[in-house]
This record gives sequence, C-alpha cells and structure tokens, in this order.
Amino acid sequence: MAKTIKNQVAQERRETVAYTVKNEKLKQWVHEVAELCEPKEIYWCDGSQEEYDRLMSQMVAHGAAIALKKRPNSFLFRSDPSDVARVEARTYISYPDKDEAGPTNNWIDPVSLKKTMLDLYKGCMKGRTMYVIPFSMAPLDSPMAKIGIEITDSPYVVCNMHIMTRVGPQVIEALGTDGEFIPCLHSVGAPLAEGQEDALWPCAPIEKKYISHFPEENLIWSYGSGYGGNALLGKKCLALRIASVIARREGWMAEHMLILRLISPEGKVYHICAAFPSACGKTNLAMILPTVPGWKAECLGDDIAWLKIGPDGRLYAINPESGFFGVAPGTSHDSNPAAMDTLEKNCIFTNCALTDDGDVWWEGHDDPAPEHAIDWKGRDWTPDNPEPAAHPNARFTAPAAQCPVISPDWEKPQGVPVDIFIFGGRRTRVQPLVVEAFDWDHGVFLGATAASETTAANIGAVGNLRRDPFAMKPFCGYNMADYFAHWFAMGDRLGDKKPRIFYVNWFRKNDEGKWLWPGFGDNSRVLKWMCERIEGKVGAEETPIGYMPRQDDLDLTGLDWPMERIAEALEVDIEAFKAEVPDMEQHFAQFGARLPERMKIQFEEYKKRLGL
Ligand code: OXD
Ligand code: MN
Repeated sequence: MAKTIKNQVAQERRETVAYTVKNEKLKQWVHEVAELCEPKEIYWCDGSQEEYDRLMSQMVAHGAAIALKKRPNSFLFRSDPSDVARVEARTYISYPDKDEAGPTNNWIDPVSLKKTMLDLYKGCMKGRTMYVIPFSMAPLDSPMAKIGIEITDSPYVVCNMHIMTRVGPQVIEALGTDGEFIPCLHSVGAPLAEGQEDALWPCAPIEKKYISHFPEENLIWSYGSGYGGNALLGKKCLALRIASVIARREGWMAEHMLILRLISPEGKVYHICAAFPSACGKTNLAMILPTVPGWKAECLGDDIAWLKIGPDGRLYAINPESGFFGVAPGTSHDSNPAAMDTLEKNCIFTNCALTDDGDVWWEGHDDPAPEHAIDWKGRDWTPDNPEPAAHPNARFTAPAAQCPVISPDWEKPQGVPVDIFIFGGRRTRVQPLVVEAFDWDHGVFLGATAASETTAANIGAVGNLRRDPFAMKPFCGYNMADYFAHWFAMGDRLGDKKPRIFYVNWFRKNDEGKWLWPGFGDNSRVLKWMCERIEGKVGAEETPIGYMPRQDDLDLTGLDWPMERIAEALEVDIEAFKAEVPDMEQHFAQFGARLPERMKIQFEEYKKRLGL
C-alpha cells in the first residue's frame, strides 16, 4: 500500500533531467529527499549558461534579483535582514562522541540532530522546485577533486554554485554507476502554501537554522539560511569541514588559505599559502599588485587550499573553488584593483547598495558616496544616513577565470608546490608586522595561538579578540587538538621539504589610531623579505616571539610612509605579550589531555623566552 502511494506521489512530481544518471545511489537519495521535502518538481542542473540565464530571469521577474544596468550580466540580491552572514552559533559538527567534535565546535549527537532536522525538512520544499546540483570541488581532472551533489530549493544558490564550483553533466559522467559523492542537502526552510506569494529572500528564523555536518557519513544538512557559506555547501561545509576530516584520515590538508604565486625579478617562483580569518584581507592579498620594484604576483585562490604531498616529497596546493565569494565593502582600486576588474561583468552582488544609474556601491568604494541610493534593506539612502548603505558583510560572487591576475596554472591538476605558509589576523594592538617561526613546531604554535578581532562575516559581535587557530575555528570538522597533531605529523612527513612559516599583522595602529603599515600592495615588501629569508639572502633579529626583520632588512624602496611608524610596526612589547599568556593558557586548557605534547613544549618554551 505504502509503495503505491509513493509511486503516485512520484508520478505527480515532474522531474527534468537532460542527461542520463546511472548512479543508483544518487537517484535513490534524490528521490528519498523529494519524498521528505515534497517539492513541486525536481530539476537536475546542467551548469549551462542557458540555465543560469533562465533562473536569473525568473528571479528578476519575481523581484528577488535586480539586473544591473551598468554591469553586463550582473545582478543584485538583497537578503532578509536576519540572514546576512554565516551563523557559527547554529553550525554543528555531529559525531556520536562529543569529544570528536572538540571544544571549539557546537555539537549535538547525530540521532537527536537528525530527528530535529528531519522534522524541519518534512514538507519544507512545498511549492518550490528542488534543484539537484552535481558539482566538483577542484577541476575534475585533478587527483584531488571531490564530487558533491547539492540538493537545494534556492535558485540563488544554483546560480552562485555555477560560479563557485564546476557544475554539470560531466560530474554525473565522472560518477559513473557507483562513484562516491558527498551528499549536501539544503533548504531555505520556507515552504509555500497553495497560492502563497514567495518572499524575495525566503529563509527560516535564526532558531530554526541548522548548518550540520555528519563527518562519519560525509554528510551535510543545511536548513533555514540562504546566505553564503550556510547555503553554498561546496565551500565551508564540504571543502573545509568535511574535507578536513577526510584529509586527516588520508594524510593531506584542507585549509582556510589563499594561494599566491610571487615571481622575483630574476624569475624565481614562490608559492605562498596564507590563512587569515574571514574578512581579514585574504582576497586582497591573493590578488596583490606588488609595489616592491621588479616583483610580480599571480592569484591561484582566495579562500581555500587543499594540500597534498607530491611524488617529489613537496607539499602541493590546489584551490578547490572556481570563483570568489568576497567581501565587497572596503574593496576599491586602491585596496584591490584586480578584484575591481574581476567584478566588471558576470557577477552576483548580495547586500550592496544600488545607485540611481543602476550600479552597485559599498562603503570603501573608490566612487564617493552617491547622493542617493537604495540601501541593502531596499530603503532610500543618502550620505547623511548614519547606517551604511551596504551591509558590512555584503558580498560579490565572481568567476575566478575573470581575474586579470589569475595564474595560468590555477587549474593545474596536481597543484603548485608551496614554499611559505603565513598565518595572521586583524590586531589593532600588540602583534608586530611580521614574525618568522624558529622552526615547524614553533610555526604550528603560532598557527594554534592565532588571534583576531571578530568581523561581520559571522553573525555576532564585531571587534572582539578571539583565538582563531589557523583561521580554522569555524571550519575544522573534528577536534582541534587532533588537528594540531595532524599539523605536527605533516611536518614530520615533509622532512626537509617543509614550507617555512610566518605570522603577519597588517592592521596594527598607534595610540592616535593611525595605521602603522600602509598595507595592500606594500605587503609585497614583507613577502619579499620572506622569500629572501628562504634564500638566506636577508637578515633577521631573534626575538622571544620569533625572527623579525630589522627595518633595514625590508626593501622600502620608493615607499612614501612615515618611517617612525614602520619602526613602531616592528616593535615587540614583551609586557603586552606576557599579559596575553593567561588567555593562551585558557585556550590550550580547553583541549585537556588531547593537547599534543609537542604543543605543550612549545608553550613552555615560549613562556621561558618571555621570562615567565
Ligand atoms: C568566507 C568566510 O565567506 O570565511 O570565505 O566567511
Ligand atoms: Mn573564508
């Protein structure tokens, strides 16, 4: 009896698929989800331009998207005011044993979490189309590629996934009859009753949002949010949280890192991977236009790196994404000219302001504030308005291939060999411009103690200092203490082929609130010092916190900036470092007995060097 009813329901639901799907497990999963979520129809995405254009015109017709007159094939969306960023407080790493998730993750046991979410998913796609998105993270011809299937009821998510990942029947083809895929289920959590008009940005209230990961099953379930990393499940959920677990198991690394190529005047090539927390300048550094004479840079990725030891024993990095989902406010021809050029066409903008001539604008844009605009909430806005016109976490979604400084090797299947790791964050005080780790273990300690002021990329207070180890606090899919151990173990496996490790802070200010370092293109001066350290060409001073350049060790040719501020940017205030030790104690204490012995040794040595 049950079977007949099932069949009847299935027959009533239209299913559109323009290619042959041979993978039974996939077909079965899609139909199970349809029975649970009860969409009005199922549509398998093909990743084509025609599909993108069709969905966009539907969203324009509905009013959810605004076609920008000034930018070809570009659209503006405004989210619900409650749905503007990742929601770390509603993000779960679910293992049967809480200790596997560790103290830095939210945890609910899989049985109760699934029960709660199944109740929410029941009928949640009523009145909507269920889209099935076959996507690959990393180019399909890369040995690193991972296939995901995202099921979503959001056409906005489909269009973003077109840009951020590789979508299409080639992915289904690669799956064959029994290939493995990572199931990623997403719903905005806003079923439509018969005749009910759809919201412009449907989503569920905060207490019903769940961004859940079941690492033991490689499974992702997201409910209630349509924004960024909560909804584009290839990004943070798959390429970081789930991938970090797989990586540890298989002996590689999934990191919240940009990938950058630097080329010296002599043509020597260096690859740098840098981990900074969200909204701390990864996209700007990834697309840097060096000001230091003779040096060139190319971008390979701005947010995520997958790193694997190659046949020659070196560590190779590949960017699993195919687009940039960057923070718009603060992006300008000054801060990031390459990003501004990338944004000229074929982009999606979310929560930016709309100008009267049909373009987007945000705080920190080169163009002065327009005399009148429509703000991110859809209200009239003039420069005397105390609220910003764009939300501080307003975003652009842009194809990586469009970036004028994209490296010709950005899709190289085996990736590029890494020479340098950089950690860092946004610290107004205390942390100097740059420090080099004494060795790998000390570098792991620097990564593990990384701290940064919180930003608008997560819903919550902005500007508070928090420890964000390796910029992975919101993205590590297992116990962070085990993640530290994995870093130590990778160092052992890399032997003398280990990249060198540095820690930077571009954001230090003086007592008058003035920046101590110019930042942006001038950061290349610090990168040059790092490359020359590798070559043994330039000096450094040993300090209790690591090796540091003296002012003369930095190439400051042509830099028009008060030299006394640079001196201050390089100052180490030992008392200020000592004052932070209790916070570090607390940070490490949360891991209890799981904290690797090698980390304890590093911490003891650090305290000794500070004279404690
Ligand atoms: C991102 C983030 O979107 O880190 O990359 O929040
Ligand atoms: Mn990020």
